[in-house]
Amino acid sequence: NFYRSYAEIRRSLIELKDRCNELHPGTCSLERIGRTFEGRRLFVLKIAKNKSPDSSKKTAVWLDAGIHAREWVSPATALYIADQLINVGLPASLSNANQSSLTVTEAAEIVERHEIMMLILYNPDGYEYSRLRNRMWRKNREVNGMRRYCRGVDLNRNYGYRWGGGAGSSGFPCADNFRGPAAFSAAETSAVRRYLESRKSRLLMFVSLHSFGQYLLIPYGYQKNTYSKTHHEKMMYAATLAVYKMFAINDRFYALGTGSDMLYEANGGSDDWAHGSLGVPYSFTVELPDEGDYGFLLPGYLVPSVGREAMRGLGSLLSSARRLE
Ligand code: 0X9
Ligand code: ZN
Repeated sequence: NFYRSYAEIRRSLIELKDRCNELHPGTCSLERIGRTFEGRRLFVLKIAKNKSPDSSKKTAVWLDAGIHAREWVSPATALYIADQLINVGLPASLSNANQSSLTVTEAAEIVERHEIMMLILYNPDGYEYSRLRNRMWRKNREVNGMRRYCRGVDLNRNYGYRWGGGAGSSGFPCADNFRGPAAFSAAETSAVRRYLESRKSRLLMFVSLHSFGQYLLIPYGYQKNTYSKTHHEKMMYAATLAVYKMFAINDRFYALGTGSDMLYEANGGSDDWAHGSLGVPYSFTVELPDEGDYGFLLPGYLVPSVGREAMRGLGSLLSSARRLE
């Protein structure tokens, strides 16, 4: 069973955290960063093997998954990555790993060089609603004022960079891309904002996992032909290399470019905010498989193969970012 419930994911996170600290005491923690509208806890799994490395260098990585309820492969992939980082990356030291398989090297190198913060299930209210009531639910489950029959805010339209400014988000509570009454109005996004703002000076990379379509997207998503002034070429370079490395795993190709150029203009997205407001140098949104055959209904048995290529992609993005900074 590759698609787990909120309760099962929470269990897995506790097990992973305990396993991690068995292997390397004090390396992992499970932080409660806030609660959802319906009161579920939001957990960030933190893996930090090398305490306070060179503080002049940014080494922290943020990864979130499951911001959109129906994109089930996203949290499943994030959990696969967390499992690999801990069960494969931690036991192998970097020198052992070098003689071993590619995936072992990848995982070992990531935990060796980076502090990793993972919000594996961003939108558990929506996720449970998608599992139990309406498979195609996208937003969170908050009640929108008077519009009691149209619940939910699209959390990826609720971020503060160019919030509500132009195309791709709606002011109508019944819309699937409803941006909410104000930037960071949602309990979930405001918890993440608080968490990231106090850690922004350490953040090298921001990654958000979605599905579907097989895209590796960079800022800016709010408007076409709009690019990072400082890191456009660097992000394009890192993404290009990562896409080829990922193709080598399962022959699946990810198209790359900005969210607006590749898909559509949409303001209030997390990737734009991470780069444009927080100043995280490398910011990516990943649209995991497939290209539309199954769409959101990707069969669970494909999760490990998606996990392997996502792991490879993350490793490649990080190694590029390290070299480019
Ligand atoms: O529309 C989205 O939020 C993302 N696609 S999805 O089909 N998973 O909903 C793409 C977001 C790209 N980034 C920005 N527009 N900022
Ligand atoms: Zn999405």
